[in-house]
Amino acid sequence: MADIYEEAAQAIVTSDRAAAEEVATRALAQGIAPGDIMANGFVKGIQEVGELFESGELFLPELMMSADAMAGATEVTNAALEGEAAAVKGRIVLGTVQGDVHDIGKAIVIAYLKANGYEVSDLGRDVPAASFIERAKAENADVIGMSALLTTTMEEQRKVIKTIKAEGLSYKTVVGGAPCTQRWADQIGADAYAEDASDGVKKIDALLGK
Ligand code: B1M
Repeated sequence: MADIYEEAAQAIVTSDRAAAEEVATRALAQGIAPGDIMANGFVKGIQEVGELFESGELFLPELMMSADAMAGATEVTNAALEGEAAAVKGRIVLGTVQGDVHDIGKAIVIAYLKANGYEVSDLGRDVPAASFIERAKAENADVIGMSALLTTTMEEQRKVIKTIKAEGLSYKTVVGGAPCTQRWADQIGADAYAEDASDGVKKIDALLGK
């Protein structure tokens, strides 16, 4: 098992999309759960890429190619999660906040939520605060989820929450993304912080009493 996890991580570190898709397909065929190959393999790889980028050992073009390999792996594992859902537990609108284009984690969270019985509207990335609210109203959503991967874009989450409170709206809010913490969620008045996709499902279940 450890070998296939290592292969998955290496496919991301070496920016090899074809290898990433092949390892993901093979892992699923071996009966490894989509979340396990993702968390123990591919995510480890993209984290290593992030560290290499930060330390200047790897540059933006390679980071982008690794992100593409990660997107390939995510498509394969997310497809395996489809169709697992039973009755609809609630409606969620979820997007990556304005100024931020990181959307790999968001795609995983959405796949988990759908697999666990939620209807999810994917707002995409670089989403202005007003669009979260507009879509939540249009979809009659229960929860607004906001992903932010940059310390500079986290403030956008606060903006959405402020608007919800100012307008007296009752949407529950969940924040996530690498720089977010429970402390940050408390500071901006979010109803929950989710560390990863399965925690997202748990927190939303708890908020909606499911
Ligand atoms: Co960028 N980037 N990036 N990047 N990138 C980070 C975030 C960084 C930490 C890398 C580093 O320096 N170590 C750094 C941010 C530093 C900071 O803010 N302090 C950084 C930077 C600097 C940048 C640029 C500014 C680089 C540049 O242009 N010079 C630029 C910014 C562009 C922009 O957004 N305006 C940039 C660009 C990119 C790419 C486009 C090349 C690419 C993104 C491609 C894409 O997403 N389509 C990219 C990538 C891949 C990364 C790293 C390496 C990996 C992110 C990722 O996909 N992680 C990242 C380093 C890192 O995070 N370690 C980095 C895997 C993913 C599964 O995890 O997204 O955390 P994550 O999602 C998790 C949880 O957080 C949680 O569940 C998910 C699944 O388990 N979660 C939620 C996330 N959202 C949630 C929402 C919820 C619930 C849970 O709501 C309900």
